Amino acid sequence: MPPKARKIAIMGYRSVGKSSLSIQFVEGQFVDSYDPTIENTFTKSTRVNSQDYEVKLVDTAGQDEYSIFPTQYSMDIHGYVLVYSITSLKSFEVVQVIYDKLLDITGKVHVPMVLVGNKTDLFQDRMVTKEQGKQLADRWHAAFLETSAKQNEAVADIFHTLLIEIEKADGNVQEKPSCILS
Ligand SMILES: Nc1nc2c(ncn2[C@@H]2O[C@H](COP(=O)(O)OP(=O)(O)OP(=O)(O)O)[C@@H](O)[C@H]2O)c(=O)[nH]1
Ligand SMILES: [Mg+2]
Repeated sequence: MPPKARKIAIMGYRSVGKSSLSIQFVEGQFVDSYDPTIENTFTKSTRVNSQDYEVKLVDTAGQDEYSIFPTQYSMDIHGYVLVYSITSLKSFEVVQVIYDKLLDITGKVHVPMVLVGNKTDLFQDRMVTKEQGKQLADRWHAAFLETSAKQNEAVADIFHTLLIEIEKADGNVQEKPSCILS
C-alpha cells in the first residue's frame, strides 16, 4: 500500500514541550534549552498497523487564553496533539480554551485528537493529576497519554495513537460497540 499523507498540528500553552516532543519523535533527541517557536514543520515516515504514513507535523507557537486561534490551523489538518505540562495548572486550563476555539472554528463536533500531559519526569512538581487529564480527554472523546519528551517516554505513542484516531474518524477501524442497547 502506498504511504498515506497526514498533516498533524501540535498545540498548547507556551513551554509545555511541543517542540521537544516533535524533535524527540522526528530526530530522537532532547534539548534542554528553551527556544520559543514561531512555527516549524517536520516530516517523518512512520508505520502503524502495517500502513506507512508520511507525517507532516506542524509545531505551532505557544498560545494563551487570549490568543486568537490561527485560522491556518483549522484547515487541511487531519488531527491535533493538544499538550499541557503536568507541572502547570495554567497550561491545563489553556488547553481547554484552545480545544473550545478549535471546535468552534472548525465547526465540527469531533476532531481526531490526543490530549498529552508532558514532563512526567518532573513528578515532584506535578500539579495536574493523571485522573484530571484522563477525565478531560474522556469528555472530549479523545485519546490521552502522559509523556516525557526528556526521557522519550510514550512520545512515539502520541503520533501512532493520533494516526489511529484519524483512521477511526475516516471509518477505517472496526470498533467494538461502546454501548449495547437492551
Ligand atoms: N524536564 C522536562 N523538561 C522538558 C520536557 N519537555 C520540554 N522540556 C523543557 O521545557 C522547555 C520548553 O520546551 P519546548 O519544547 O521549547 O516548549 P514549547 O511548548 O515548544 O514552547 P513554545 O514554542 O514557546 O510554545 C525547554 O527548556 C525544554 O527542555 C520534559 O518532558 N521534561
Ligand atoms: Mg516550541
